[in-house]
Amino acid sequence: MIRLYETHHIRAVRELEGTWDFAPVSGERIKVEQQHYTHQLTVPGCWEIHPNFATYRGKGLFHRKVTVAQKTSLRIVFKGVSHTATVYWDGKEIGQHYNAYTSFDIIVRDVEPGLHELTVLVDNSFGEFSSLHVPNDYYTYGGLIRPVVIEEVPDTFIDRIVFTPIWENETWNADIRVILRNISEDTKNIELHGTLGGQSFSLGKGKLSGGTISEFGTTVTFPNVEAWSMQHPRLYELETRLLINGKETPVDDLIERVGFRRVTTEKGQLQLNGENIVLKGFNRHEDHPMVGPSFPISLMSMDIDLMVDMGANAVRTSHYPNDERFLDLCDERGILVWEENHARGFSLEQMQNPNFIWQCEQVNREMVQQHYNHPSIIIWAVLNECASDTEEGRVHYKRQLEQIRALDGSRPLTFASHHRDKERCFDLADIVSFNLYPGWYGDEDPGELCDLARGWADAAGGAGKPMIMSEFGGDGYYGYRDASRVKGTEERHADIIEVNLQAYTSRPFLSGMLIWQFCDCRVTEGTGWLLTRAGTQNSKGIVDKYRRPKLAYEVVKKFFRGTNL
Ligand code: ADA
Repeated sequence: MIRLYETHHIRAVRELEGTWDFAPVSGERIKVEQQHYTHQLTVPGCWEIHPNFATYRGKGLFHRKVTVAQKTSLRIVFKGVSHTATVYWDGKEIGQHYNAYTSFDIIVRDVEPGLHELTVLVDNSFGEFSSLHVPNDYYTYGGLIRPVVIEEVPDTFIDRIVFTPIWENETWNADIRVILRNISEDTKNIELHGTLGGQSFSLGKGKLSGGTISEFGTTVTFPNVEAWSMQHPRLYELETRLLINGKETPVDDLIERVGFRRVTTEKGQLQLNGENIVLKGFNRHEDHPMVGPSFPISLMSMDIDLMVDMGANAVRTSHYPNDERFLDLCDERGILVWEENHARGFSLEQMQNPNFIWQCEQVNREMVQQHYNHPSIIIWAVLNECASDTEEGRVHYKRQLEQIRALDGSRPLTFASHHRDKERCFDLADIVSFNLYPGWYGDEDPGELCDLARGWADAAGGAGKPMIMSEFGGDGYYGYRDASRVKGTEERHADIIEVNLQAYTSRPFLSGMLIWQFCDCRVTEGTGWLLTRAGTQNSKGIVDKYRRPKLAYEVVKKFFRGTNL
């Protein structure tokens, strides 16, 4: 399934899901042609779910045949390849991409009808090249982990839409930008039309030179639309159509599902549509033992159902941009999303990797451009628990926050810090966020620690900014119940969650609390945490890896459902 709604009525699109040929490969010079494929693996999917590759880290070739019915240009969209892809069309290299959690596309012009070969060299190995995918407290799987889509595009087509709702004079308006791509050599006269909620409007006309990308658009007033909110997540389909050289029949279209809402941070609080809100929710890794990171829609929906059952209203996509279909579901269900770039726990030395700057820049740009129109996303974040306590680290935080702000001035920005009173970057963000683990890594009282944290933030440039407890929790091994309530038992886990939620739900200065974590997740083996990551997993989930509730489930429910935050 590509999305939760149809994105095109005119452009022909199809998902290349199913079984692909697969072979593990090694070495620098990989022979793509006449490769002997030894296995069949599913796409979307990861190789770890095959018994031969449960712990395989390295390279693999995926291959399938693609039938093209008529001469056309193709746009091949890879929604997520983990973590490095080199793509071949009929044996010839056509593109590369790094990072598992954002999509990329490749254009193949003037494809002849007939049978063609699509091959992808996938690499999930760690090494100097990869600054973001490193051995970590979650797992970097291998494979085409999200859908692959093939689109037949005309010479000039709609690349993407940038929809920004604006509340002005008690009326909803929207700034609508449409990015067009002309892949031919000729200049085209273009005309763009849009419809939303039964209203039709022009989105501009003009010339588009050959080989260029250009932006058209305008601001439109929508007097009759309803706002998107948590209680009534009203969505609208924004349909755009492209006409070329004065002809009446559109050559291309793109539909985005949008919502009208505004997010603000005023008087030390976070607001949705002008009303103070408190995020009650979870940090969630896209991870499940049966599918790795390649969730079918049913499992995504189940995760949301469980969170809603506990009374949550928010989720943090720790620590990377999520599958857009999960975001589609959040749009539909009125779940608020903190989406963050891909970076967890980097020391200054790791941030000095020569590839770190461009790899982050790329993820930030792709994340914001690709997920811009989701009303559920209300916060962008960068660099979880990195070296924001150093001057050199601060340079990276500043650069990345500025980059995101330039791409999207409509959402508040934050980063999750564990540096307590040593934090140096709170002045750069709109919201201050703390990862503290009272009751687990230390014995502090959560309420006292939270009050102290407010003071640290105020003293370090965060005064007057909303504050979120972005991570707290402890391990609880599913099924390990014991009257001693020692660390690791489900009882102790529930106790830790209880005292933390007790403290945070009674502190009106907080704008959010996000439990670490929703579900247990697999971690990289052998990173020196053998004892603290028993079973090679992070066991702080409120549900275990199979989504079986631990004792803490009812505690969360009591606080999230019971409080009128
Ligand atoms: C950090 C980190 C998480 C996880 C957590 C833990 O705060 O952001 O990814 O590793 O600690 O379980 O200790």
